Amino acid sequence: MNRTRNKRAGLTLVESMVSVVIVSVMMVSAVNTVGASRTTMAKAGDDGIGMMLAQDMMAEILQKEYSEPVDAPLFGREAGELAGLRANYDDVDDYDAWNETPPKMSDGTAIPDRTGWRRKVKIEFVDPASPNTVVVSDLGLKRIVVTIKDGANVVAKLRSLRLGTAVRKSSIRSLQFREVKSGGLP
Ligand SMILES: [Ca+2]
Ligand SMILES: [Ca+2]
Repeated sequence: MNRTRNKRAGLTLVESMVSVVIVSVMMVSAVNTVGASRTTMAKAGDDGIGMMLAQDMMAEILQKEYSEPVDAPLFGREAGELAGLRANYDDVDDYDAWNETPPKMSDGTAIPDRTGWRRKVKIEFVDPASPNTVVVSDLGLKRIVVTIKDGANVVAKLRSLRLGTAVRKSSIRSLQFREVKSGGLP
């Protein structure tokens, strides 16, 4: 009788130990799942913020004139348009080579919580007959690329085409503001 009782007690102890192991494994699994879920949510949040920062800059650039409206036009900033201060930029190519970290509003105020992030702009002349082809002289079409990076990682990238007046009157009017995007681009 006592042997049976001891045997039962021994089995109960083993069962308890197995239960503890199973519960531990389940807890580790649950913690990992929560961790992965938070990482996914944080990534989705960063992607959204990145795209918003790209769209904000793109919208600002697209509101500007195709060419310098006051001074003799230059590719890049004209006299008095200072690097790092875009409040007085008035044409699309004034933004060429823009490179800021962290991203800032047009008045120069840093956008909070984006330490380590970078916003860059590249402007190029492209061929109206072949918008993927970069050309050295102005044929009436500019390509704007806005890139948002978190460290070395590209979070978002936007491309748009801006037509000059001469081309806008031609048959390729529909090319205006073509936008390509996405997070996680190389
Ligand atoms: Ca200008
Ligand atoms: Ca300019």
